[in-house]
Amino acid sequence: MAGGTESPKPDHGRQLPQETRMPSALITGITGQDGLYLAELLGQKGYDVHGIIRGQNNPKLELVQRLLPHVTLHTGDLTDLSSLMRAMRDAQPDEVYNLGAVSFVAYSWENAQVTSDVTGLGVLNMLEAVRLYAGDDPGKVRYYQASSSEMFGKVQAVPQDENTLLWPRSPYGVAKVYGHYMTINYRESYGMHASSGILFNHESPRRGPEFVTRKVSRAVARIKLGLQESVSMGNLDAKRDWGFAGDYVEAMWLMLQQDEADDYVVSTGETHSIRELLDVAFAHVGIDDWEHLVHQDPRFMRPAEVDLLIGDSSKAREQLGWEPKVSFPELVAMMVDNDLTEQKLLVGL
Ligand code: NDP
Ligand code: GDR
Repeated sequence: MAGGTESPKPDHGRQLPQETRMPSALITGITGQDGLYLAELLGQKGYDVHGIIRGQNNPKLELVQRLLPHVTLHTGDLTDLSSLMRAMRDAQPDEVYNLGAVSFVAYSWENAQVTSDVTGLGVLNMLEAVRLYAGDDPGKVRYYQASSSEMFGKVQAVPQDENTLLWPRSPYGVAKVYGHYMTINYRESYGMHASSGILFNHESPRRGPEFVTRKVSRAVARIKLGLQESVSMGNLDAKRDWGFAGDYVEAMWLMLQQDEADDYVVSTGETHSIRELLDVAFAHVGIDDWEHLVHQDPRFMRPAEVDLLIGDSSKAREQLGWEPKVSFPELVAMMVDNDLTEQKLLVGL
């Protein structure tokens, strides 16, 4: 469903060849939280947007087709180089955003090899597909790698910036470090315009229900509506720097509009514990005394925890002109309100 050539000139931050065609972008992980927001953003900017979707009958296909009717989908998998090369050939993108990953940290201990294959080696496959497609013109395609604050793991500095030593604490974190350095290596070895965004946690009503913010917003909504009595949680003392996903995809795009590829931390610079998250979420529905509604359950504790994340995103703010717009209480309220509506609809209230 690529658009025609008569569309208005897109809001595009860099010079492309003087052709009439719109700039085009290929997104892996298009069915995920960030993929959906990024595809919407690029669509608004006038891009011809392409996405890679995996599986012969992906359960998210319907959602993607409904939310993103402007996107052309290609079948592929990060573990299958030939499928990525085929998608590159068919989409002919100016920009590639590699967002696909096994992204749930807790799951990565139980499935370390799959995580390494997809989240780690999948990056190598995507970089190779881009390199082979670009041929002797390495600047032909700009590449974004979804790196993560999980790479800081056992943190060696507070706050964390682009120069903080990496000490990953999970198979997921280790795989992300591999992808991060491979991206830098392709930039240095082949002159590719390959950038990494070291993004801190970012959330939204589209966040998967297994992640802590959505688990809390959904549980709070259900408890408020009388559909659930309590919720079982893991470590309430871990601290995270949480932002809004809609703000963070803007930073991804900005990175690819720079003359030089580089790596950038993207964060709010504020940190909150899971306990504070519970405080704000329950308070939003008028429940101040929540301790008896939350049980700590060893099943949700991790073999190794990342205790404290707080990012210093000065570089992104200064060089990209990026800043987060949605505050922590606004984000929590947005998620709880969405879950209240969703749960009411589900049970016919
Ligand atoms: P999600 O878990 O919501 O989405 C992950 C996406 O990856 C899904 O579209 C999934 O597709 C796809 N995927 C999984 N396995 C494969 C595979 N083998 N081949 C191709 N695609 C695959 O993640 P987010 O949107 O939250 O995150 C996007 C990226 O950013 C990820 O790489 C994540 O690790 C990274 N990141 C996220 C942060 C956050 O706070 N959200 C922070 C820092 C980094 P399917 O529907 O088929 O499962
Ligand atoms: P994270 O996100 O591991 O930071 O990775 P998650 O929301 O899963 O955990 C955040 C913190 O909350 C603690 N926690 C719980 N977590 C979950 N999921 N469920 C619980 O019941 C629970 N109780 C406490 C965790 O121990 C942890 O400290 C996310 C993912 O999006 C990654 O892909 C991304 O790279 C990083 O953010 C930045």
